[in-house]
Amino acid sequence: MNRLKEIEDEISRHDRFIIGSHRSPEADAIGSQLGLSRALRQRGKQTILYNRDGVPKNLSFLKGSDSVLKHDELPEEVADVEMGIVLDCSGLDRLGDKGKRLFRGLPIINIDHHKDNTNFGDINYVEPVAATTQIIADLIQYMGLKLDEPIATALYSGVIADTSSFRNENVSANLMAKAAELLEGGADARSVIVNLYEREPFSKLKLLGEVLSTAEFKERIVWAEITPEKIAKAGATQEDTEGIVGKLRTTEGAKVACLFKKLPEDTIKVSLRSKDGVDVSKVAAEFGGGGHRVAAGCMVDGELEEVKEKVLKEIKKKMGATRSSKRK
Ligand SMILES: [Mn+2]
Repeated sequence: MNRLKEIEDEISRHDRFIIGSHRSPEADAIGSQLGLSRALRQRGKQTILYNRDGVPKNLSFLKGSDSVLKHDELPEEVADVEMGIVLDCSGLDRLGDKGKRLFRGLPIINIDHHKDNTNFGDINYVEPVAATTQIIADLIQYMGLKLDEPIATALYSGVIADTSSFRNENVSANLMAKAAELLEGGADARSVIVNLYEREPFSKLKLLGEVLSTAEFKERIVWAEITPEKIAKAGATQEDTEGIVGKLRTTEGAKVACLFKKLPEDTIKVSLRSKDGVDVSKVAAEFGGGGHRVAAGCMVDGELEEVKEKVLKEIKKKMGATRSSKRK
C-alpha cells in the first residue's frame, strides 16, 4: 500500500498527537516538527511538540518554535495523547531517555531519512532523501493540506541545513523541485540563510582565527587543535567550537580534516570530516567512536600530542587502504 496513504489513514483515525524529534536538534528536526504540526492543525488535530533539548537559538525565528516543549514543560494533557509521530530520528534512543519512555507506550509513525533508521515505528516511512522535511512536504501535499508561509519556511530550513545550502552529494533535481515548491509556498529563503549562517557570535570568529592560525596540512590531511587556552583567549564558549572542522575540510587538496579538542581530564574529542572517498567512520570506530562516511567522531583518552599522533597514523592507514582497494 502507498505509505503516504497509510500514514494519512492512521492520522485521520486519531485526534491527539505528540510529535518528537532527536535530541540536540537542528533545522531538519525542528522544521519537520513545526511544519507537520501546523499542517495537521488545519485538519483540526491537536498536537504537542516534544524535544529533549528544546529549540536552538538560531531556529527561534521559525513561527511556533516556542511551542516545542522539553520534558518538564509538557502539559498534563499529554496523558490523553493517542499517537506518537517521530521525525528525523534514526532510533527511539535518540529521543533521550525520558522521551523514549514517553513514546514507547504509544503507536508510532516513524518518518526519517537516516539510512541506519531502526524502523522502530508501527508505520515506518524511511527514505534516504536529502532531508526529512522533504518527506513532510510530500505528506502535506498528499494529504491536500495547505503549504503556508510558516510551514514552507520551516520545511525549507531543513532542506538548507541538511544539504549545507545545496552543497552536499545529496542534492538532486527532485530536491530542487521540492525546494522550488517551498519557495512558491512562501518560504522566506533569505531569513533562513541569515538565521542559519549569518548570526555567528563575534567570539566564534575570534576562536576560528585562533584555531586556524596553528592548523597544519600534510599528506592531504589538514588538522588543528582547540585548547581551553584558545577558547579563553577568544572569549569564546564551547558552542563556538561548532563548525570549525567543516572549515578545515574546505582546504584544496585535503582528503581528511581532523579537529582535536582538549577536554578536561586528558580526554580529546576528535572530529573527522572527509572528501574524496576516505571513510572516516572507520577511523572513529578504531577509537570506539562512530558516525557517517564523511563525518565522524570519537573520544580518546590521553595527552593531546600522543592522541594526535595515534589518530593521524590511523587516518593515513585508512587512506592507504582506500587507495589500494581502488586499484583492484
Ligand atoms: Mn535530517
